[in-house]
Amino acid sequence: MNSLTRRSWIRLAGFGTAAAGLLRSATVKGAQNTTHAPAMEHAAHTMGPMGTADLSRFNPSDFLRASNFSNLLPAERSRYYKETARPDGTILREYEIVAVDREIEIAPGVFFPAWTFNGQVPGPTIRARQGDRVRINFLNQGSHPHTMHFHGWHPPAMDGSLPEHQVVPGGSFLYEFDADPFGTHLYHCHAVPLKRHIHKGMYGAFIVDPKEARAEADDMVMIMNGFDTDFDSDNEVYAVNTLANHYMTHPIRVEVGRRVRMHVINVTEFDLINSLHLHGMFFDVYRTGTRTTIDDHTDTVMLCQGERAVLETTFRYPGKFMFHAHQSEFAELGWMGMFEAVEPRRDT
Ligand SMILES: [Cu+2]
Repeated sequence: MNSLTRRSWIRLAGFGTAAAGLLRSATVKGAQNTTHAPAMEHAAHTMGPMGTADLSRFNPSDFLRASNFSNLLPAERSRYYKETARPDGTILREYEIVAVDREIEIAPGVFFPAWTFNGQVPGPTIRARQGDRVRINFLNQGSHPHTMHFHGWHPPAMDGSLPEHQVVPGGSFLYEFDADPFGTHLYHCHAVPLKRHIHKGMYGAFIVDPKEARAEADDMVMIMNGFDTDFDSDNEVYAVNTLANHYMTHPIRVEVGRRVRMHVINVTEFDLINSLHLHGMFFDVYRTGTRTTIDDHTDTVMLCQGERAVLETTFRYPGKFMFHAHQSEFAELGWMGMFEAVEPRRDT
């Protein structure tokens, strides 16, 4: 055994069945007796004893509801994000985004040599209201040229896609545009080869809220991604928000009777489509989130790479509800999670 192939990872990680994903003890046993030499010199994945991932550097449970660096303490947050009210009632939102190479953990004990925005995959969620001015000071401290390419309206000079837009290592660029249209969008690096820069981790959510606020909801970002750990242009690990099976071991706590709004974005490289299926209930689909009319009412939504949707539902019953890619293979390779619905607190 000299590489972490797509198949061997299922076997070793103990995710061969849906139930096994829950059995952390089986996972530990499966991984302990095996060591792996990287298949290629830059394939830096390692298999340590499987237990829990180190959540101190990136915690998918915190990422889920964070935007504009809201997960940071105020003093630290102010280094990366600043709001200034403008006379017309909109807000100037200023960001500091830094491209940096960093090894990330994509399953307990499985590491991936990522290229990141601000050291995390996905990058920080950028969120504005329609009409707000977004200004991003982008610094490239990585080892390769990178850019930030935003979906949404902007002048061509802000597109981050052409050869003259590439920001070389040590360089910087100021992106500036008005947030439009409202919807669930994304940003990603647009340096070549594009598929490499995307699968290495250079993407994040760009959410534009409508001027007239949507109904109150428990709002969350779910980015469907995959990782090619042996660089054979095929993913070995799949997840929502990077860390395989994280929401199986750390279910997303929601309240019965309160609306849940999921901003689902597919950035999975190498596979044509990805999907999200929710057990025991149905949801409304707003394609791309750009309209207030419902496009579908279903329990499974399919998204091409780069496509996204807003899903809204309200939990009727307390208890655990599984969600996962309906491509069973993706689910078994880590793209699986759980909601845990609880009755709202009755005390005041
Ligand atoms: Cu890049």
